[in-house]
Amino acid sequence: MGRDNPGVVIIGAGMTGILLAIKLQEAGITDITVLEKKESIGGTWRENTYPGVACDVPSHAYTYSFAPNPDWSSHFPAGAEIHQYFKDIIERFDVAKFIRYNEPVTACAYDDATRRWTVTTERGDYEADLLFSATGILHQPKIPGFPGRDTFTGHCFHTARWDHSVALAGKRIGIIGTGSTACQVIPELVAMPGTDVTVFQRTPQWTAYMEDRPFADWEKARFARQPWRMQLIRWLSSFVYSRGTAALAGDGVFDRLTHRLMAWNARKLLRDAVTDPALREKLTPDYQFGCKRVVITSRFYDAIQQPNAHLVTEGIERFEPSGIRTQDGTLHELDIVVLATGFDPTAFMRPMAFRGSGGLSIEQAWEKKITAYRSMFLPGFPNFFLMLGPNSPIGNQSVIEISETQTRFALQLVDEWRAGRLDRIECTPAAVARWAAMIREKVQHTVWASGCDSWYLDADGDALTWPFTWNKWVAMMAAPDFSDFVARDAGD
Ligand code: N01
Repeated sequence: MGRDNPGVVIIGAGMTGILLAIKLQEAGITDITVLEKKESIGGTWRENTYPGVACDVPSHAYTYSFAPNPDWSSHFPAGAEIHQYFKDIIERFDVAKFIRYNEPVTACAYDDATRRWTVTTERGDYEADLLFSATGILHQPKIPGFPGRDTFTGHCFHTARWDHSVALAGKRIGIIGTGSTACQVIPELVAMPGTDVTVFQRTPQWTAYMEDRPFADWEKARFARQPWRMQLIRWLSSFVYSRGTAALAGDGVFDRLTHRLMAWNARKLLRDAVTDPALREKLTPDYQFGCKRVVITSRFYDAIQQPNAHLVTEGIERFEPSGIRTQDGTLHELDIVVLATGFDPTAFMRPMAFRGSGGLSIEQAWEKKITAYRSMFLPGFPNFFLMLGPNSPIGNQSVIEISETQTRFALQLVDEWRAGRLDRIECTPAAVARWAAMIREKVQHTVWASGCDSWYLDADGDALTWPFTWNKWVAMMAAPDFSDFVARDAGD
């Protein structure tokens, strides 16, 4: 208790929550509680168990920088293997003891008198001096309100809620969506015995090809002996993805050239992979490369050309008891419909009731715009850290790298607060307004605002993604500017 060893509550035991627990413990804080809503850790990697689920960032880059894993089976291992990595990590770094399972948080409220947070779960209340939300960006499934969906007599589920009790072999399967998730699922469904797969595509996607291959045992042994090899892959991956982000966000000559090259490469990939001109036409986006998140896949184009795969581009009119009727009047008879329709990228802490200083609700704070200073801080919510908040997704960059930069930034503020040099950790209204204006101005000059719908932008066309380069993010998150925080000394 007290500033030296404050009470910390972390909401969510996914990749970010685990990282925070490790780093806070290393900083000498022992009063840590991680509230996990489910029976297991792992966030994304627990929720997403669909066939083909994998990470599209190379495994040696999708690891904590301080915990490389020479045993990855391949460059793009399956979700279960990534889940296991995090299960091993909580034991190895001795943070399993902090986690309380099956405790979904229903409310958080800041008490101005005690200067503490009360975090309520279905089992009771927890008190905290410092509160971290580590609930992930893409967590709440987006389920479009298709007319007649309830009348469908087959099975229908979202990719993040995969129903493993439903047998797939021999079935007529419809899948809605052609994003990153769908492009992982579709090849698996098409390869299953006796399936007939209908893909409902609203918008074609640009893709980038990355071949996977298993690591041989001798390679794994070499990774263990020579960890610099893992670091090299990590560095190369980060470099390639950051160059990609710069090409979409930057306006230098080299950035524009890189963008052209990437776009040319994507067109060539499609041209070489898809032989039927009519199908190719349907798969060709009419927006710039990178406007939507580029789908990393080595299998989608091949899968969609199999005889048991059908691409439907007519819009969905409604569900009917036996299938989906499209706007051209065709009824597609189906046994199973998979919704690969993505996630609500703005749900953050919701649906919990979240109240800061003076009873300010998160709905009031975000009434006009969902934004957060440096993607983490909100005026009126002292000693609260929103991990992976608005503007934290950065192109195809490893989200672990992003969380690590945020964690380092947060810990600098926590150190200042523990030393008594900050009365509380809360940004000024001016800081968040300046931040939002900077984001709004910049995104207009990026590929993301070049004319497509994506989860990277909100309904007003403002960025939910980071509209600058990775290097700018790293620089921005290197050290806090204390003038953007209230109460540099005790008392405002
Ligand atoms: O979701 P998406 P996702 N009618 O939003 C379509 C990460 N990820 O789950 O483009 C018809 O990208 C929608 O169509 P349109 C990654 O960051 C990572 O695939 O909006 N269709 C689109 O095709 C990714 O960006 C990995 O016109 C509708 C699809 O559904 C993010 O998750 C793996 C519709 C949704 O695509 C989200 O990817 C998988 C409607 N009403 C995902 N509504 C890794 O490997 C939506 N769609 C790390």
